[in-house]
Amino acid sequence: MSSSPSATSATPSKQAPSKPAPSNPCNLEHTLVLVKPDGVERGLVGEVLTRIERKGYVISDMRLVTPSAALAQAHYAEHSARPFFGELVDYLCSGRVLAVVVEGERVVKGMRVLNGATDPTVASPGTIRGDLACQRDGISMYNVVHGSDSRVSAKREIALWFPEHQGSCDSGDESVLPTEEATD
Ligand code: DAT
Ligand code: MG
Repeated sequence: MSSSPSATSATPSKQAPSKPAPSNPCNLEHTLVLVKPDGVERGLVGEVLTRIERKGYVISDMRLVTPSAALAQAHYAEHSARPFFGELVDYLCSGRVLAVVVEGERVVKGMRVLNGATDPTVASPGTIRGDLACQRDGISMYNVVHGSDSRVSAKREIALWFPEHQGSCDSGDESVLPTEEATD
């Protein structure tokens, strides 16, 4: 094995600056984004996709669907005991939805931030919900977009909307990084 002259002669203070560490591939994730019926009806698909791409994320798959009640119920299963569940399912089934798999480093969290708070009235300006949605008819669920709230949810939801991805589109290496909790 040859040895570098600098390895033996240079003092630590004279060493060349080290290269930035390569990014950790374990941070690469996939998340599910939905442009919900209000967003599709209002012609906001292009605007939402543009924001995702401008942020630096990659659209790795997408599909325009009118969800069945069964798909909507499965998607929102965590809310099945909430009083607004029936209305929520009806809303998701009320028109076409663009389902998008988005890829990027820490994208699960990043998309939640890009989407903004659930209630569009208080979502920050600059976010998708803050800029593009508001309460209508006394209802605050028309908030244009959905984003998975954790890596575990992302994996489950991508499998629901893109069954052909099952097993091939992991949302991250869960053995290395902790699951991110919902952000709002
Ligand atoms: P998010 O979509 O930000 O993950 P969530 O999972 O708590 O929010 O709720 C799912 C959707 O249900 C949300 O996008 C809008 C609707 N929703 C939430 N809370 C509601 C409420 N109190 N009344 C009516 N709709 C509600
Ligand atoms: Mg949610």
